[in-house]
Amino acid sequence: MFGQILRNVFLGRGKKQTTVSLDTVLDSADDHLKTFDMLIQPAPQSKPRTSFNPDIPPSEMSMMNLTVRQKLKLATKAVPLMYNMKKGSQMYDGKRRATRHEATAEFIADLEQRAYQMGVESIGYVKVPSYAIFQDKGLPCAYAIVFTVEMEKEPIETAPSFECQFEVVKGYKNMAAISKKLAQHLRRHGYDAYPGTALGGITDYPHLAELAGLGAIGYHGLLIGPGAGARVRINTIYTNISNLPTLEAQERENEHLWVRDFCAMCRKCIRKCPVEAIYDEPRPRGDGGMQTIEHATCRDYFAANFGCGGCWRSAL
Ligand code: B12
Ligand code: SF4
Repeated sequence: MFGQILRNVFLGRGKKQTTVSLDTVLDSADDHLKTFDMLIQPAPQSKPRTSFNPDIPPSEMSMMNLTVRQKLKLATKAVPLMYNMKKGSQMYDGKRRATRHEATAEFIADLEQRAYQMGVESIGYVKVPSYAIFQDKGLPCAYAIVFTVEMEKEPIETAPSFECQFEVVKGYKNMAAISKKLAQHLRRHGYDAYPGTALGGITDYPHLAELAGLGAIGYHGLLIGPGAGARVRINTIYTNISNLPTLEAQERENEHLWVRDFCAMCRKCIRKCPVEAIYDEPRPRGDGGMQTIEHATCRDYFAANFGCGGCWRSAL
């Protein structure tokens, strides 16, 4: 049973595998969007969420070859992760009607304090541009609270490894619990709030985090922030609060964009990637965004090597 969950949830479908793929699991988590009469639609140029299905047989997937001890260890984080993701997705019921749509500065300060107490590393706000909504998805609310959680340096330094993968799953578990709790808090105060899915998601998280001013996207495509660098995971809460302190509302610029110039000189992540999946420099995608990695090359190595993460190590 647990092997099945692991396979479905963390692996994707290999060539000969007959079980449902991670893409299917994540798409079904987005099915709740169908319960809404109206959703904010993606832009015509929006990209689909990239597939997690690798092109390697299940026998080569690292998660299929875990020891019993590793499986049990992973279960301590994977089970609460699945529980919180399910609870979070049930909050998308299409029936909610907000009674408030503006928040005081005190309310936002209190929200942030709660978030930091739960383990959030950084938090910011953005009006979601329609091109950041993945193709075939839709948004129940126009605004996003974007937050990061840090992953511990020691296990990440061992990437790719089981220890690193465990830390990744722990990060996902923390994010799923935090986004659900903060969304419940917002709802108790009359606002609309929908926790972003920890695994997967309906919007491009690094892009939203950059727009929220939490950091800048590096040459490896990952958000690099002033605290833990790229060693963070990102999640969102979609809300109807229309006066959030976005960078735009504060008439501020993202002060981290110098990172891009630094990346152009550094290129350590490009050299560190074991399969040369990171492009020499980001390639314009034709929609204002940039593509930084060869998805399929990264994904196959990722599936065979505990979700890799080697590109984090360039910045440690
Ligand atoms: C599918 C997926 C994957 C797939 C495909 C990757 C991809 N980018 O498509 C695979 C399995 C390969 C993968 C691998 C990894 N992933 Co991943 N992945 C996702 C997921 C679920 C969707 C991404 C997606 O489909 N994007 C759409 C495609 C078309 O966009 P893209 O062009 O590739 O995306 C980039 C551009 O838009 C670019 N960009 C946009 N504007 C600009 C402008 C400039 C100037 C530049 C330079 C770039 C840039 O930044 C985007 C993000 O990389 C996101 C979660 C989410 N909802 O965002 C996590 C996510 C991006 N992954 C994450 C991580 C950490 C990883 C791994 C390290 C694995 C791991 N163990 O955690 C590797 C790193 C690989 C890499 N260097 O990108 C984190 C990133 C955290 C961070 N610090 O930014 C996310 C946000 C998950 C999370 N909730 O934290 N991932
Ligand atoms: S996760 Fe691994 S394979 Fe993918 S880009 Fe980073 S270093 Fe390369």
